[in-house]
Formats: sequence, structure tokens, C-alpha cells
Amino acid sequence: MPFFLDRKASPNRVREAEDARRNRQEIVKALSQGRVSRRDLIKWGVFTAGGMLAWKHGLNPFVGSAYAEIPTGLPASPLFGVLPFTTPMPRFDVLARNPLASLTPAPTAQANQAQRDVPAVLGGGTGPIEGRPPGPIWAHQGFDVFPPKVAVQATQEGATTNGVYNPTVPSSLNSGIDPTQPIPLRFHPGLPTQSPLAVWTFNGTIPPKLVMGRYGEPILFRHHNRLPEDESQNGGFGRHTISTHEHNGHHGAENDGFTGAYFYPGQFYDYHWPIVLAGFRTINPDATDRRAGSPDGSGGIVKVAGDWRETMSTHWFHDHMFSFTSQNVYKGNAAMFNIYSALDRGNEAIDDGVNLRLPSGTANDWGNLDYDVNLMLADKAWDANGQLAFDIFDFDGFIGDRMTVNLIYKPYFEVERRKYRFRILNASVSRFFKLALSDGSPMIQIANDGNLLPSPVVLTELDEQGIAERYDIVIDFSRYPVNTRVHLVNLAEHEDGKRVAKDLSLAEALSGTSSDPCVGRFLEFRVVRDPAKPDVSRVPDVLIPNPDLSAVPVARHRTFEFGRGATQTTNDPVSAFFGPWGIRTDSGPAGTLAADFGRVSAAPRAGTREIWTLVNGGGGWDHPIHIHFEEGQVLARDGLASNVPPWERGRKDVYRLRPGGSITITLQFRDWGGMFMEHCHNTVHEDNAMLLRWEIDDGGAPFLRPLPTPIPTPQGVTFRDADDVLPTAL
Ligand SMILES: [Cu+2]
Repeated sequence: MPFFLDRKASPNRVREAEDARRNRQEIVKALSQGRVSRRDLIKWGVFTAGGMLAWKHGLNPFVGSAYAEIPTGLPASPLFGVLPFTTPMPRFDVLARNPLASLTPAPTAQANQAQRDVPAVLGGGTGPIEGRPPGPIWAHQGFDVFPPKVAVQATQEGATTNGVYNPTVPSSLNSGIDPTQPIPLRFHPGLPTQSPLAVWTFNGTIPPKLVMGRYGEPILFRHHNRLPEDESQNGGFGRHTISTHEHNGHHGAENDGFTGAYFYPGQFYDYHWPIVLAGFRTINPDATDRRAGSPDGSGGIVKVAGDWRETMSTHWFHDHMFSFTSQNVYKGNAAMFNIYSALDRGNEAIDDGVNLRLPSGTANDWGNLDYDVNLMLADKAWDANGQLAFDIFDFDGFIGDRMTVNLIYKPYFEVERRKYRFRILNASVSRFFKLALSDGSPMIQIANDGNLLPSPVVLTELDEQGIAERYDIVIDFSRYPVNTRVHLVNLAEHEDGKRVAKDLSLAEALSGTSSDPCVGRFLEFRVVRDPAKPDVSRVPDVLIPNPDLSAVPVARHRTFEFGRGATQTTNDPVSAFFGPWGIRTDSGPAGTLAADFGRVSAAPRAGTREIWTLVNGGGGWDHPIHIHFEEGQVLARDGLASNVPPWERGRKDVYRLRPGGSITITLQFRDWGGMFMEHCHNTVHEDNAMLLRWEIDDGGAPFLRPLPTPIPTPQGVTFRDADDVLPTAL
């Protein structure tokens, strides 16, 4: 069943879909601009109380249609004659690392409450220049112990031309792209330029941004909100308030991008990313183990405290605005963060007995990107004018019909005959991928989410990759002669946003017969030459073993069931939200609850370990569940350890439940405190309202049990007592 109209659709059918889309987009716009609330829509009968779009008023494209075939309500995105594999894929744009002194004003442990004039459209008066909640609870934890050494700044703003692209590699390793040429924001040179209201990215530009950091060198990431002050200036979707989540940083909650700690246009928010190894207070506290280390800049290692087996590599960061995450991330609020370490230092030549020498390069001591490539996969859709389009009216999820890599429609990428590492991020709203090479050749998976695996896994097809999951793979192009073209292929066919409808065989996916336009080839590798220098990179048989938890007692078991038909037990107009999706905690009598960031659903004790079982409440959908803060180990799928595939036997931060399935994980709560989240990373589910707050709040002063909830306004953040504390939380 196709969910986008194909080119042969009758004019009547296309008109009908366009009408439905226009009506639906009017309501998306009104909601996103705050002109109506979801409660209003329910009152008017546009939404049902369960959050479903009522099938009336021509709002649903099924109504009055002979063709019940367009769940997203969007006609196919026009291609303006553009053919696949006709433009190069740009490398990520590396954000500058500056001295801390470059920041004005200087960062402070507690939020900077210096006042500014608030524009009339935001209520006037004055308000703080920094949007971080004030006071000791939201102060940067460990700011004196881990003072920031590097400043990275970015703005969030509307689409503009990039005149300062910095891929950090020569043009010859970037498919011939000349970085001095201005880069307009468009998904292909043959597609229209995006308007500043349609796309909101970091610095307002493409390519997507990359932050490079290393252990032992804390970063102060200052994020400036330069989105339109007027909420209605959003091109029809997206909310101008943002909260930036460094997914899965092991940082204090004040730096985690809590969904209710958002900030306004004209404000900044200082995120302090200490980049520490988990367990630093108790494991290797004196920093004597060389494996717990960081590149020192000149071939050596700076030893750091903590468990070397907690070393992380591939992160990303993105918006986490309460109930608007899907719109904002889709609109462009997504970037990546590579963390370098003594083990994974981004230099393939240094032979010190610790460095794993993964494909990267040799010119710099650390962080060589020559053969280490970030790939951001995302399905998009655009309107008849080629402007980015979105539809929130299918609560199953939003599925785009055009594949992009690094925000370019079906590009090509030139490679040399040698090994490459690809850090692949699924940055979609609701779509899962499943990747293979078009010739069926093997790939070596070396990492899952932020973590190198205990051992590499050779696969000809990767597992399904849920939203926000990262898979790092190595492809050895030395097997191909020069001038070969080989493609990355998506095998996961969607019919809607609920789950993958079918994992196709490679032959089926390549046949072009799938009704899903994002199935099939989406990235072309062009093997252009032999490497100038021999490939000295390695993929060792042992990467990073799991931390040994056998001596850590299990303090608590908790169960979270993810399902439909959620009820809302609280009524805070800011922190509570309606939606069909929700989470039931510990078989609580209230059942499946819709999100309220003022509700505390779990509060593990600092310094303990727990076992959490995540249960899929229904068989008709899948959910990639993200638990913030600390990496978990998967103990079982559907109750059995033997069901855990080799590529999930490392540490993870996103857990696909699989239809009808469950997953049991163990994780620790240590080092930092505050309020964190657990939610579905199908961000349409998350926004409607499959999200809960949990917190570590007994780590010592100034923490309280439970923590007060921040309520941001342009004039300053106030606090309220928690709306609700579940009986099993504490
Ligand atoms: Cu979900």
C-alpha cells in the first residue's frame, strides 16, 4: 500500500490530497504557533480525547476519498528533475574549538541572570540572558573540578548560506567539494533553496555540524537561540523554544537538555560537557590506568579517572523541546559529536598498545576524519514549492518520501581503495533503516550507539536501526577496482510510522518495486583511486569489553510498559500533554500515563544499579526507547539472554523493543544528579506523549526529593512542586 501518491495518480486524487494537506497544515500551524492548544482541538472535536485526528471536516485524507492510501496526507515531494547520485555528499561542518576566554560573558556555575529587555511579542519587560533555570539545583555540577577548557558556540537560526564550511579534510577527500564556495541551504543543487522559516539548523546552515571533543577536556557548548521571536514565524511547523540534548552524555542533568528546561529567542544556554568516564569517583579514581585516557596532542596519553570500559565515541545532539521535538529535529536541530580517547583516538598509526587504530588517518595526533566519516540519514518531505514539509496528524509517526544523507538527496561519496569507518546516525522522525551494500559484501560493525562493541561483528545486512541509534561500521573498499560504484541500500520498508512493515531481501530492495520511495539505493560510493599511503588501520578482534557489574548489587527492578490509550492524571498547562501514547510504570494502577515533565516516575538512589524491563504494550508497533544519562547493558530480549544478538552485547542508550517484544537492561546511577528522561525516540510518539521523567536526587546538597519542576518564561524560569510522584518512584 503506497503512502505517497505516485506520479501516475489521477489529477482528482492529487487535488484531494493537496486539499487535505492544506487543511491539516493549517491546524499544524495553529498548534505549533500556540494559537490553539491541543485541549482546544479536543473541545472542538478535531482531535479525539485519545489524541486521534477526528475523521471529519476533510482534515483526514481518508475522508470522502476513494483512495484510503495516504497516511501522512502528503502528496509525493517533487524532484524538479533531479536524479539520484548526481551531487556529492558533503562531510560534516566541524564547529570551531576556541579558548574559553572567547566567551562573552564568561560562563558561570549558576545560570547567568543578567537581565535583558524582552521583546514585546514575548511579553515585554526584562528577563535573563541565559535560559538555564537559576539557582543551585541547575548549577553546573563539578564546574570547579572539571572546568571547561574548550568553548564551542552555535546559534539556532533560519536557513542561510554557509560561507565558512570547515570539513577539516582536503577537497580530494570530500568528493571534490571546494569549501570556499558558498553553500546555499538546499537538499540538492537542483532543488529549491530553503526559506529561513522552513529550515532551522545549527548556524542556519548545512552541512550538518560536528563537534570534536576528547576525554579530560571539558567543553562549554554555548547555544544561542536566534530563532524568530514571534512564535508564528515558523513556516507552519516548529517551535522557537529549544532545549539541547547531548545524547547520551554522561553529564549533570542541567546539561542534558531536559524537555522542560527550554530557552527563548534572544537567550543562550551554557551546556557544560565534562566528558568524563563513568565511575570516575570510585573506579580508577587516581587515573593510573593508561586505557582510561585521552590523546595528549603529541602522540601520548593523558590519563583520566574512571572506568576505561565506559569509553564512548559517537554521539549526537538535538532538540528536546517538550511536545515539539519531532518538528524541531526534523526542521534541522540535529548535529553530531565525536568523542576521542586513548582507545579510539582517531589516529590509525599510533602504536602504543592502547590505541585501537581504527580507520581515521595519520596527519593529526587525534581526530583525523580522512577515513572516518559521519553519515546522518534522514527521510524528508517537501511541498510543491520544494520547501520542507511536515504533518503531525498521524500519531503513528511521520514518514518522509525522500532519502537524504547529510541533508543531501541521494548523494555520492568518493572513496579510496582502503578501509573507512562510517558513523551512521538515524536522524529520522519515525523511520527505521536496515542497511546493506548493493553487492551484498560484508561490513564490519564496530560500535552500537556511543559504544565500541566488545568484538566487531561481520554482517552483510545490519540490524534494523531505530531512530537515534548509531551504528559505526567499517567498509573495506580495497576489494573493489578503481571506478567501481557500490551503494548503501535501505531494506526496511515502511507503510506508516508504526514500525517496519517488512525487511526486504537485497534483491527485493534493489528491484525498484517497493511502494516505499526510501527503500533501495540511497548513497553511492565511487571508488576513485588507490590511497597515497598504505592503509595501516586495524579492526582488532577485541575492542572494548563490557564493564564488569558482577560485584555491584542490584538495588531495584522496575518495569516500563510502552503503549497506546494513555491517560493524563495531571493538569499543568505547561508540563502536561495529551496524546495516545504513554508509559505504564511498575504495573501502576493508573495504567499508561501520558507525559508530564512535572511527574516523577522513578527516582533511583545515587550510586546504585538497577534492572529495568522495557515492555512493548502492543504487537502492531515498535518503539526505540531512549534512556538518558548512563549506558545500559542488554541482559535479555523476551526474557532470554540468548536472544540478544552479538551487536547488542555492548553498551547502548536506545533499545528497540521490537513488535510485541521486551528488553531487559541494567544500568547504574552515579556521578551526577538531577532530572533525566526516558522516552520513545520515534519523536512523534515522544511528543504525543510517550515520555517520562526520572531523577537522581539524593546525590547530596543541593538536591531535594523530589526536585522542583522548572517552568520557563521569557522573563525567567520559575519552579513548581512536582505535580505527581508515582508510588513506586522513590
Ligand atoms: Cu514509539
